[in-house]
Amino acid sequence: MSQLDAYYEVVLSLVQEAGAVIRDKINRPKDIMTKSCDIDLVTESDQQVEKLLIDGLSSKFADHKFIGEESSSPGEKIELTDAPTWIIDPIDGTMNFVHGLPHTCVSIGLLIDKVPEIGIVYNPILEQLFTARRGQGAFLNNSPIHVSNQKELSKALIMLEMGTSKDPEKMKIVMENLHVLTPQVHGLRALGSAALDMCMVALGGADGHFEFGIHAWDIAAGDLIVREAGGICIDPAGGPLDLMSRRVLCAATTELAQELAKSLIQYYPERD
Ligand code: 2AM
Ligand code: CA
Ligand code: CA
Ligand code: CA
Repeated sequence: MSQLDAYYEVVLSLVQEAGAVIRDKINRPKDIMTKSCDIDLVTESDQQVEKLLIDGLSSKFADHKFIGEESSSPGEKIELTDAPTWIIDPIDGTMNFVHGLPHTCVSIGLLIDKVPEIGIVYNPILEQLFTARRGQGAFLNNSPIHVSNQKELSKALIMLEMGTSKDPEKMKIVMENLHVLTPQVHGLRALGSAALDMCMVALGGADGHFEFGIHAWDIAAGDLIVREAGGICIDPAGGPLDLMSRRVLCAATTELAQELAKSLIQYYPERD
């Protein structure tokens, strides 16, 4: 068994445990706390799941590093090094989790030398396990998945998110992009989880996704899953994707990615 096989086996079993916590708690009363504003929520379960994953991985792999949403302080400078680093969003779609909307997931990616090697996104409510390892394809519940072959924006279904910020400038950009894109596409969808949006593109159920303001933990797993499913992940202005830039665009094809990039009103959030 290779070292990466061992990492994969351990993380997969921890992700199942994390999923069981989310499944158990989603329909129970929760302690809900706020972070940057009154729609930026966190629950005990977000913290519990992140601890479960970090404790479980660090006990097996003492030299690995972690970047996790709930263990990062707001505004903290997040540094990605060449060390094996697990990038963790314990619950992506916290707002959905709080309301009991079954579209929420654990998202975890492993980067070594800054190269994504493992990506796992698990929705334990709908039992959807998306997995990818570099060079080995992408899977939903162990069956191979592939992006659509859509090249035209006018026929595309695009996933986007409203985000959880009440910053007026950010809200204005969201509204402007809705205004600009609605007449140009087949449809726009916002389901409340950036990681699952990317998996929907990987699955071929949607053709593209973009978001401004996301963090590395929202997209580290989804990036590998989309690319291993044959899709494209780039910066929303058209250059290479930078996981730390707080910007992402993914699409089924290069043609669609470029067309979507050209149509978007760009926004450059402050970097971490
Ligand atoms: P979360 O549930 O882990 O907080 C909801 O709009 C989606 O955007 C979720 O995936 C949510 O992740 C993510 N998100 C959270 N904060 C955000 C922000 N400031 N900007 C953009 N997306 C954000
Ligand atoms: Ca959050
Ligand atoms: Ca998230
Ligand atoms: Ca989260």
